[in-house]
Amino acid sequence: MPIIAQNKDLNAWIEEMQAHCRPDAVYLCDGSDAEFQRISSQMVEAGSLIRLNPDLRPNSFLARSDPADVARLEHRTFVCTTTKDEAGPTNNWAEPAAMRAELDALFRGAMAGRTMYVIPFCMGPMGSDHALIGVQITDSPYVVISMKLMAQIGTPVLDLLGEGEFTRCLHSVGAPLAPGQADVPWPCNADHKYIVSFQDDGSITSFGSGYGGNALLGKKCLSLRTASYRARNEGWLAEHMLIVGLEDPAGETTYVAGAFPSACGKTNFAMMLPPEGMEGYTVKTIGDDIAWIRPGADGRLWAVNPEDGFFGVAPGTNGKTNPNIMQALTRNVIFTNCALTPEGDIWWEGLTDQPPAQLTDWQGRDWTPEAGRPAAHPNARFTVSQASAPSMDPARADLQGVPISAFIFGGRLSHTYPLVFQSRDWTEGVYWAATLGSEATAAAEGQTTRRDPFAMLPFCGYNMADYWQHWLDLGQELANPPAIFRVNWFRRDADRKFIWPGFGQNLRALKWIVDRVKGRAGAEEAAIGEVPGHGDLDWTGLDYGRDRFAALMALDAEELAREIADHRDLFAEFGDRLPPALDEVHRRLSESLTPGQTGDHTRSTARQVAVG
Ligand code: OXD
Ligand code: MN
Repeated sequence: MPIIAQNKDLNAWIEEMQAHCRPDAVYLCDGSDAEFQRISSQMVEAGSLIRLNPDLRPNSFLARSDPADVARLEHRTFVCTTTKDEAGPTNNWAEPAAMRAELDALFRGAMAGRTMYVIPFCMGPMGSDHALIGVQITDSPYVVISMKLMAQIGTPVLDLLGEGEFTRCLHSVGAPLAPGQADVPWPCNADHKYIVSFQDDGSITSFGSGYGGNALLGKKCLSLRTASYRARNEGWLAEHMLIVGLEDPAGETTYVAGAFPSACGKTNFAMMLPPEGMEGYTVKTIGDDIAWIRPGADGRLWAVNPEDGFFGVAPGTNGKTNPNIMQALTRNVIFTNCALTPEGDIWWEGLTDQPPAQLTDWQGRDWTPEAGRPAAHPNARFTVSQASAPSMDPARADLQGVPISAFIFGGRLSHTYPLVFQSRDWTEGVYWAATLGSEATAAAEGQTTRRDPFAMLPFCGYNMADYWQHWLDLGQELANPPAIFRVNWFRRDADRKFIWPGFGQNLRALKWIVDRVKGRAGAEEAAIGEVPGHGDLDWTGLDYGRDRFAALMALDAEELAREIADHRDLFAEFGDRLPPALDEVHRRLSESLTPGQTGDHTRSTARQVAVG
C-alpha cells in the first residue's frame, strides 16, 4: 500500500478500490501547482493534451475528447433512491443493490495499466459550515488537472477533513490497458456509460465518460444531485443558480440568485458589465452555476457558491458578450474541444467576427471557413479558476455566504412572457419557477416549451414534486424570504427579431428587481404578478421608446391562458404528489385568465411601490 492519508475510512476505501480496480499505481494528489505542471506535462508527452503557444496563452492546454464523449449524458444518469417514487418521474431510477452489482462488475480491473488518482476536494469555502468534503478516485489525469481549477483540492483538504466524513466519488474512464497496449488520447468506454447518485449512502459512481459533469464529480453530481437530496433532509437548498451582487453608486451591494435553463447566458449575466449610462453600477460575481442556500438566524437566506472554477461553454463567448470571462481566459486554462489556430492558440465560433482562414478543428482535422461544419464543438468548454475573473466579489470567500434578497428565474421564450415581473408571494413564485422552461422548436407543432422546473430537471436528486414542496415549506419558515421574479430576455417581434437588446442591458431589469426589494421602484398589478411600467425602469443612456416597451411587456390573455393550461401536463406527471398549493395557484390563474369569463384581468392599472 503506497500512500497514505490519516483518515481511516479513506485509507480503507483506497485499499478496497485498489484491490478491485487493479491500477498499476496509486497516487494521492497534494493539489500543488507543481503537481499540476507535472501531470499536464506528462499528458502533453502522452499526446492527450496540446500545450498552447505560451506567448499567446501561457500555461494553457487543449484537450480533444473522443467524438462520442462530448456532453453530459442525461439518459445514462441514474438516481438510486430506495424506491422509484422517491426519484420521481423526471429521473432515471435504478434499484440501488442491482446498480451496485452492475457497477462492481464494470469496475473490476477497470484501471489496469493506469494510475489511480485520489483527489480530496472541498466544495464551498474551506472551513465554512456550508462546505462539503469529497474524495474522488479516478483514473483520469484530465479530471485531476480540471479539479485543481474547479475546487480546493489536495493536502489542505485532507488536513481539514481529519477523521471526518467525506463523500465517496468513484470514477473510471472504463478503458483498462492490457500489458503493452498503447493508450489513446481520450480513453472512454464506447459501450457502457453510467453516472450514478446513490442517495442511500450519499456516494457517487461514474463509469465510461471523461467529460465535464459526467467526470468532475464535485460539480453536478455532488453539488446538485447529492446535495439537493441532503438539503431537503437538512432544511436547506442546493440550486442550479448563479449568485451576483449589484453594487449601486452609493456602494451598497444587494445579492440575488438566479436559475436559468442552459443556453440563456447564465455565465454572461453573472459577470455583465453595466451598459452606457449605468457606469455607476457594478455586477459582482459570486458564482455562475451552483448555489447552496441556507436559512440564517436573521430569517434571511444566505448563499455560497460551492465551486472554485468555471466550466463554461466556449462558442458565442467573446469580448462583447462577456469581457470579464475573456480576461480570465488569457492564461492558466484547460480548453476542451475548441479549434486550434496555426499559431497555437484556440478559436471557437463567435470568438471573432471573421473566422481565421485556416484552423485545425476539434477533431484534429484541417478546417477552412468553407468546410461546412463548425470548427469547435458546440459544447466546447473552458475550465478556469474563478480567481482569474476580474468581476469576482471577495465576499465569495465569506464563510456564512451572502444574503439573498431576490430569486430570479428565466427561460428562453420568444412569446408570452414579459421582460420581468414579480410574483405576488412566495407560493406564486414557486409556481413560476416550477413551470420554467425554454422554447424548443419541434418542426411539426411549431414552438413548444421544454419545461425545466427551477432549471433543475437534470439535477434534482429526488422527486421533483417533493422538491417543490420543500421550497414551499422553507418559504413558510423564513421571516424575511427573498422576493421572486421571472425574467425573459428573449421575446421576439412579428419579424422574429429580439425586442430586447439583452447582455449588459439586462442590468436595467436587475436594477428594477433590486429597487423593488428595497421598496424604491413602482409596479403595476397584472394577472401574473407585478410588472414595471415604462417609467419604473432606469433608461439612462438608452433610448427605448414606450411602444417598444409595450411590445416587450405585452400580456396577451389568450397566450397566457394557453401557457397556464400547458402547465397542467407538467403537473399531471406527478399525480397526487403535486403540492396542493401549486394546484391552487394553477386554478386561480386559469380562472383569472379565461377570456370573457372574468373580463380582461391580464393588466390593471393599480400602482404600488412598496413590497409586502
Ligand atoms: C452546465 C450545465 O454545464 O448546466 O453547467 O449543463
Ligand atoms: Mn449548469
